[in-house]
Amino acid sequence: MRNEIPSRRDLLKLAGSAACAAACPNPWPGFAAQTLLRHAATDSPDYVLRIAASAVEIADKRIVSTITYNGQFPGPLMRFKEGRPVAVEVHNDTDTPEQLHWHGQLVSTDVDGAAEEGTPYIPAHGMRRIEFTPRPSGLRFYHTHNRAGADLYAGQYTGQVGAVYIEPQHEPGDYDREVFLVLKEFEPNFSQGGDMAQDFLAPATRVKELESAGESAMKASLAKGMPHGYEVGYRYFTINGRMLGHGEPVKVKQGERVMFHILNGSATEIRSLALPGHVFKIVALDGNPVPTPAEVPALWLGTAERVSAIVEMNHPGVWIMGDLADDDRGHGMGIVVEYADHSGKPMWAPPKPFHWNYLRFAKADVTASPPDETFEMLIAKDNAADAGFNRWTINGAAYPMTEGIIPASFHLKQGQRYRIRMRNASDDIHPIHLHRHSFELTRIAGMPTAGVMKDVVMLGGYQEMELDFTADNPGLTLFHCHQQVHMDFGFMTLFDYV
Ligand SMILES: [Cu+2]
Repeated sequence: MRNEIPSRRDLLKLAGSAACAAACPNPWPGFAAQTLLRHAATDSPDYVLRIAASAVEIADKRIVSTITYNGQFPGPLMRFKEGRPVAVEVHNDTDTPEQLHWHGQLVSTDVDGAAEEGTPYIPAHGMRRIEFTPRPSGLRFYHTHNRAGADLYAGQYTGQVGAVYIEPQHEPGDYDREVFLVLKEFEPNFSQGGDMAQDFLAPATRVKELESAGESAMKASLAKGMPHGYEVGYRYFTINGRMLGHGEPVKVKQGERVMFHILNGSATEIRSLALPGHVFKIVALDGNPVPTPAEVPALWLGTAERVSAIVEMNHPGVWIMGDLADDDRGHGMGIVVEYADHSGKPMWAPPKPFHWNYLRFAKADVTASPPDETFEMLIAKDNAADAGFNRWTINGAAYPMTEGIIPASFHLKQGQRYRIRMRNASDDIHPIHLHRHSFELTRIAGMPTAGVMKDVVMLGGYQEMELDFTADNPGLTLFHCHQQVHMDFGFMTLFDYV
């Protein structure tokens, strides 16, 4: 029965067994059971992925045409065990060479899936077998790392997104079931409206100097008769590939503790999520356990961010778990949560006004240890400068769009600890991502902090932030904004080890 969500215990029993391929339970409400191809022999791949154009039915009789993994959206959930080597075969049935990025994992440049680091492409109509040791544990994901540029049928505008769960050596397991949710929009289009101001981040302190630099650059550009640079909007919004009301509900029982593993698989959007009458106890950000788990009434996730949160099911009814933006929720960004023995029309109610603050999950009263070296990065927007697209620069340089590897801008010595001090001279929020390393948040909008480990973080408009990381994974290392239309137009840089 597809409607029966298995308990976590059942899942663990079945996971990895030979029966799993045929009878593995479906922890993903809203779409058909996964095709898991697992084999015991070491020379057989643990998973096989096939990149191909396919149709995805996001609502009854509403079908979008995109590129997926294994003909489904999201791609199959891959479960790995921390430290146990795996092999994955990736077949590319498209005409375009592809990159598959293992987001949030501490892998080598040969595996990571970024052409800028030298990872070989998965050839068009070819195959690449990838072997690596999954780490660290927690919620990771995989997605294409191709540049899309002006092509809205490429890169992460497509359906090439799937979740990875790396089981830790010791799982605390203080919940009854787990549910994976992938948030994703379909049918993108370009618009040239102004930027939508978003003020959900705390602390809200803006830096005057950055603000006047950004505002005067924008004013000068508009005075020259330039339009606003292109932004991307979407027609359809989905969770686990189904629009609100068109997927299978998350079925729960009163008193259960449900672990939600939530992934923002969007190419460009920041997402929010609330469940009326319930709170989320956040236990991990980007898969990494937080020093101070805390309860929040709503979640905010920048592009590529993940949240793992436990919800106690103590408010029976039929509810909409959905985006706070009425328009986006109205166009599908939500999923129904249905208690046993309850039926009727799903209800929505907005949470009280709430600001998202990474600081609340930090270690109390601890300051981060000083770095060996600090890198300064000034981020700026050159409005509509590149054929109508905004060009993004780090310290005045836009990452070139040439093929092949370019010289790195920042140099690392193995074992040293580095601090990246980012100053954002634009009013956009940027989900900043570092490849192949985890970083620690050490200062947000002037407030010192420690202990929160992430691989993507939202840098607020006209704000400053500091991230520390240890150079412990040699090789070229890409750093970029995860917003596709920002990274594709300059917002990237490379670190190398010397
Ligand atoms: Cu950005």
